[in-house]
Amino acid sequence: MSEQGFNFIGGRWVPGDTGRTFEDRNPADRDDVVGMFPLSSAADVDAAVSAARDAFPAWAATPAPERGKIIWAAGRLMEARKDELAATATREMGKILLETRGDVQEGIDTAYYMGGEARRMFGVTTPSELPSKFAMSVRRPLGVAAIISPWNFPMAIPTWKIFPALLCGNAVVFKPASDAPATAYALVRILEEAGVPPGVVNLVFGSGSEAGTALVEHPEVDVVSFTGSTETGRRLGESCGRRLKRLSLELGGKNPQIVMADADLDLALEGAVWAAFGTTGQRCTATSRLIVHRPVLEEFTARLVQRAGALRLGDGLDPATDVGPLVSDAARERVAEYVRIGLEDDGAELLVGGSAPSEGVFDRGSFFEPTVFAGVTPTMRIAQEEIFGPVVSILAVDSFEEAIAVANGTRYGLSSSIYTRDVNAAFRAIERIDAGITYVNGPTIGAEVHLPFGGTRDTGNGHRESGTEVLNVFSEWKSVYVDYSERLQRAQIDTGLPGAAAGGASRGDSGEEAPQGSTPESISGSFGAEGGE
Ligand code: UN1
Repeated sequence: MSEQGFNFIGGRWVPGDTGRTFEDRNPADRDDVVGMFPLSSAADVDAAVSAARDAFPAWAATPAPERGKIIWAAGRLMEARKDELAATATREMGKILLETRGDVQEGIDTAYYMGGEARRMFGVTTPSELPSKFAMSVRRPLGVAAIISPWNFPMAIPTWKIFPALLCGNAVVFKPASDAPATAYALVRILEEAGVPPGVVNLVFGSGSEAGTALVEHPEVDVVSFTGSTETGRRLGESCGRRLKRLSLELGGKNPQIVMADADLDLALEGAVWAAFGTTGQRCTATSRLIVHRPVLEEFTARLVQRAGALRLGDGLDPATDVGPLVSDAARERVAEYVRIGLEDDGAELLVGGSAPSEGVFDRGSFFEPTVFAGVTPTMRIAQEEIFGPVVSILAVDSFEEAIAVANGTRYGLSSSIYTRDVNAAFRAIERIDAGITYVNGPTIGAEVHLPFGGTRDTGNGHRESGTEVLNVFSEWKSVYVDYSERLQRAQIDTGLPGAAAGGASRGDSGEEAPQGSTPESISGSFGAEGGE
């Protein structure tokens, strides 16, 4: 069965302006067309942004707990349809059902977390420096939020972005990756059913170069949240920078797992196999560098090669499969190219995998074998660049110090991990690894939705998703001062008297007594008093 998808604009499902469409195909079987979706133009994007702009004031005025109820309702619908959603996601992007179920679960967790956050969204109340004056801060929505999501977590990542954007009172225009439109379609149908008012969430399908660019550059878009490659992120940064538009970027990774000689090797091995080959290596948190202390190098390498070679490659819908296909033939070609680059590097040794199997059922999909390189040194391209596939490099080190230096020796800083039984080494690693996430005795993947998610250096631009930190992407602060003294009080007036509190000017004409600690004689009646803000 293949589905005809539509854009969702102003609460109506509509075809694209030009009638052009694109196909969504199953990467495990390219003869299987999952659906057809509009290849949206700048005019479609403009209609979606106007619908969002029109819907924004009423949504922003809706109490946050009411907005939260709708997000919560969406979570319940996702929970009821978990199997169906997971099957759709596997069929269109390839990862195994166990993982797409996890992906949907991450969306459900985000819905309940953000639904609950609706009754918090705390600002601060804090003492004023002046008497009879109240000080607090409150969050305000930004307006129209553009959400541009990747295909590797087709449910979790859109929900990480859309739910907090909605919770904060923004209207949304969502442009999902063209390799995973069907899951996005299902998510927006759920939001509609959960009661999101017309225009508050709009969906436009299409390419990054056309629909994505039109959205990012649209003058009525106030904030852009993007997950994808560092190269695209940099371009978005330039474009948004010119317009002083807020932008949150989650970009590449080259995540290290350090294995020290005192590690529980069984555990370190389990973690490495899961984080390097789970999602066919297509997570920004995937382990792509195993930094192994030389005393355990030989044993660890041999066991990893054995485990990688035993993984069953196949259709993600088949419960017997461990590793599904890559998302597309283009992705497979890119991975194969990195294997060629690795083979040319002097000293790097391909121990297992390295090919795209093409016999039998493999002929119909974008499969690639789990691949391990050993003898890799830190400056090699396969140790520096994000491959986004089932390829892991083993780098040998002689000390903890060297392990940390190697771990920090790329331009990325998303996830990281250390396996050791030495508590001091673990804490030193937490302190010294330059990354947004560090796991101790756990793999580099599997971040939880209530902690900040994001990375340092070229992994992003300093923002975080998830946790309450994501609210800072989708809202801005207003500081509020309520002065109930019934007189003009000037902050930051320097009285010149040691120990004297900041000035509280009387009204100057009444001769009324100034509050204790103020120095009326120096400022009373003098509207142009020295100092001021
Ligand atoms: C991603 O690959 O972009 O931490 C997100 C993890 C998942 C999210 C990955 N919870 O591996």
